[in-house]
Amino acid sequence: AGHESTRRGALIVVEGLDRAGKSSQCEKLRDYLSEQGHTVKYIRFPDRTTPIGKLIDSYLRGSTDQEDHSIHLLFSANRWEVAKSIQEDIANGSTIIVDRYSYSGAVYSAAKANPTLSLEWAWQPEIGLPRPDICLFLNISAEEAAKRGGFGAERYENEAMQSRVRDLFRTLFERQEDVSIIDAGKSLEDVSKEIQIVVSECLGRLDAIGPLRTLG
Ligand code: ADP
Ligand code: 2DT
Ligand code: MG
Repeated sequence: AGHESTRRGALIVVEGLDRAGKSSQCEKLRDYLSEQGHTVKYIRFPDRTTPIGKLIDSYLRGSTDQEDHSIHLLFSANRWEVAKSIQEDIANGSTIIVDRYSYSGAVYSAAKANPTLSLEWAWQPEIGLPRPDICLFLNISAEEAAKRGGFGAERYENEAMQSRVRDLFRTLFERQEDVSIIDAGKSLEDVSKEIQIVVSECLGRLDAIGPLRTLG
């Protein structure tokens, strides 16, 4: 007794446009999985608390400007700085729910239409990061999102940017495996139920998936 190896946790990513309901659903999923007896952590990107995160925060608030490629690499670095701790937590049995990840990273930067910042270029620094076991894309129309409140004051919170981001998410997710597209226009409860089903199915497949993989 006492020699069984710990069952690893899952890496669950929640993605989507502004006001798709990511943060609300991450919290609901955390509570649901905790009640089921899982050890759960909820993290978000950008993590604005680290030194790199503070630069990102200042950029998003519009207090500082940054060159497009440069800020892109800082967003990626903000994931790399916790990559090892994610791997360790998962190996030790924690399930991690992540509010935005590499997909937002690639898509928001590529949406700037900078001629030397393609979606392909933007994806490269993500290669080798922990790969989600499942990515839930909360899909919402511009009209439904607008009903949930106006745009905030941060960079990227405008109609032109959001519509390019929506198109690029679609392009990116056509090429990705392990993505589940969720209709996020339904009620909080209905969206939450659908997420619970997809996540439970993913947890059931963890043994078959094997160790945590890396993004390619
Ligand atoms: P995100 O993190 O994707 O920007 P939030 O979870 O912060 O989205 O939700 C944005 C706003 O929309 C909040 O006011 C939230 O209460 C509301 N909201 C979230 N999900 C729903 C839903 N399914 N139906 C109606 N309103 C929602
Ligand atoms: P929120 O903190 O409200 O989620 O907004 N973004 C995010 C990027 O441009 N690159 C990234 O790698 C990530 C994770 C999306 C954060 C804003 O930052 C954008 C919206
Ligand atoms: Mg949020």
